[in-house]
Amino acid sequence: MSTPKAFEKPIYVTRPFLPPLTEFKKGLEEIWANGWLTNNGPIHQRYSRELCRYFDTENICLFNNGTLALQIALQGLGLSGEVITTPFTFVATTHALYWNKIRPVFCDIEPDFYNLDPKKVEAAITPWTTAILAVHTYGFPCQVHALADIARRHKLKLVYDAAHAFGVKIGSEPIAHFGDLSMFSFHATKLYHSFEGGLLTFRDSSLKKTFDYLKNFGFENEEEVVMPGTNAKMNEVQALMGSQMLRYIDKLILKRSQIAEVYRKRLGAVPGIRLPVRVAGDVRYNFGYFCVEVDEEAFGLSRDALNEELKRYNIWTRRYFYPLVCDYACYRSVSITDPLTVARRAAKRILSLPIYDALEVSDVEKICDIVQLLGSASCRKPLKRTKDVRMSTAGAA
Ligand code: T4K
Repeated sequence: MSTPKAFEKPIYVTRPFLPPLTEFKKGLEEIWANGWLTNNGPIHQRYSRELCRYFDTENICLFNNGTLALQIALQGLGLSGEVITTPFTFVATTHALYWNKIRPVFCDIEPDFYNLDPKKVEAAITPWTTAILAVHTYGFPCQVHALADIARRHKLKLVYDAAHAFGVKIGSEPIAHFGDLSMFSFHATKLYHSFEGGLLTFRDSSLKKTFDYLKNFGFENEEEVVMPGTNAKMNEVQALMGSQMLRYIDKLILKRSQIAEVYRKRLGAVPGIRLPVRVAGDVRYNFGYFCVEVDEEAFGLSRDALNEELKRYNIWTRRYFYPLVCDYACYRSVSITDPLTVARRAAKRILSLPIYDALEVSDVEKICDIVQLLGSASCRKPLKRTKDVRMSTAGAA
């Protein structure tokens, strides 16, 4: 195989889909005509109804981002003490606990889908445990029935960080129907976005009022503030984007599924590259991420070395999720009893490859060629890094 040239333009781990500008401008004209920009405006109200239909529930609440949505969710549920959670996630999952003065109990994950291992969860329960905060990592559904059973037997709340899981279903059930509550992130880097945004879906309809108070300063009316809320409202431009994105979500998932198949076909036989495990037949997956594990010995390069080498080709893969949250300076003092063997191994090996609707199949083929080539020791050269043009430096990867 001849050495492929570097991509002229950077290939990022993701690029947001944007609806046609003419369509969005039309929506903006509506906002201009309304003169209503935020605070439960008409587009926000319409979008809420659309999401209720999408998720087949009346119990939803929109937010300006997923992190505040989760933080408010835990507050509204009245959680305290200890919550069992995963260290293999974006740091916002744990931050939401921190801001509620809840102690995270980091528990190991299972090796196929990187989600909380129910057996380990049960072993981590103490008299102080009030909830399980699980993440549907990369949109792979957790073992929802096993977790529900544990939560029921131990009288714990079951909360899902479903930041990655928009559009996922188990059978005919939207993923939002499992557990007491789910949080979806609509950040620009997600398959489905509203520039930034977040959504809570929940079982107990009486929570709606509390969440509405908490995201709007606690206002009951002009004269009454019933609780010390914050400002976490979604504005009209965000709601407009979210609403328009709903028209495209199925097409976006289909396009990504095709990209995933190309990766599978082309990388399946590369020694040392472990493809994501296929989800069960009854799961409708969203292909939000395509993460492979790199086995250094068999591949010839470590995951970190591959991540660096790819930059020479202008390919900006990411290490979602490395380091583990418990290894960040601000959480190192949290005591951990579980050795987190599976999570540590995953954090060391996982690499998120580019996947987004605008990625051409020929580009995916080329990425695969480059990965394959890098795996053969002969092509390694001293590293000359190009400039990382990430827009944000926050986070794990
Ligand atoms: N729970 C979980 C499990 C999560 O994964 C997240 C967020 C949350 C909770 C919190 O939800 P939010 O509060 O964010 O709604 C990104 C995102 O910022 C973050 O939302 C996401 N998880 C996390 C997994 O990834 P970074 O630091 O990797 O983002 P950034 O800015 O480096 O972007 C990655 C790549 O995406 C860039 O190299 C290029 C591309 N990009 C990015 C942006 C922002 C674009 O092409 N356009 C853009 O506008 O954290």
